Amino acid sequence: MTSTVLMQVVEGLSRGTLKVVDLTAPLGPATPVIGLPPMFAPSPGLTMEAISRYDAKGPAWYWNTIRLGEHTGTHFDAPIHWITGKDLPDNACDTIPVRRLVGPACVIDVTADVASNPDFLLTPARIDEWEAAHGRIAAGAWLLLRTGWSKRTDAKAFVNAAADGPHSPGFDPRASRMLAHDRDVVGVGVETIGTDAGQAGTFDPPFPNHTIMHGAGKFGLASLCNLDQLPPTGSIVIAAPLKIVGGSGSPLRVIAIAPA
Ligand code: 23J
Ligand code: MN
Repeated sequence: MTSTVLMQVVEGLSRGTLKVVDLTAPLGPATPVIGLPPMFAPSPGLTMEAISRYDAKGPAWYWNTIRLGEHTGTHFDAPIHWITGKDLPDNACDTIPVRRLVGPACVIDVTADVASNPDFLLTPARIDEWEAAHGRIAAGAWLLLRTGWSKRTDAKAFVNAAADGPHSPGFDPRASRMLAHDRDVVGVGVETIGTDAGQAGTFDPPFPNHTIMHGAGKFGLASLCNLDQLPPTGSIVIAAPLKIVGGSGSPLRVIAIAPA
């Protein structure tokens, strides 16, 4: 059996009416990691060490050993990451059905708001406004929050830490509840270091987006880039974490197929 729709995708890509967009940031030793308050264990950034490089340790081959926290750089958050999702079925990197890793994207652009307020939070009213223009967010869609934050290529500006902790945009808890429960998104993706706002450790509950999304079996994508290359609707996101046994998350390559 031939699938017309898949052949149309192949044709669209080769004719240039469709494009593949890389939503992934480079992953290296300079990739910033989340800074939690000092009473909590820190997540190590990436370190890389050559096993061999066409030398005595391996004359014809080059390869490295890497060590990193699961939640480093562009990465996936599985429901088991949070205590609210710890007993859900199929909640870890190796057990999530692959069907859930491919879905349509809804991109909400709040770049202008974030430019004047780094602590900007997406509200239900703002989602209503977006839906009035673009239609209802479909069940199973990725909600991608376009903030422009990925343009902060300097690690210090990306983390944006002050004496009272980091300052970066995120979700009002009421927006997280609306997206998880009323819209049934597959998850949310952000350009920032985590799916909660920088100040979310002080919110009620702390880290509400993690609490709400993972408690509802939803996923997270952090440190995305190139969201400005996606239309508000009409693109498809493929976000497949490594199949880490019992893994809470994983660095991954996030790819979108979008109209060119
Ligand atoms: C642990 C605690 C708080 C947060 C996070 C992890 C993340 O953002 C993450 O990468 O999942 S806010
Ligand atoms: Mn994470």
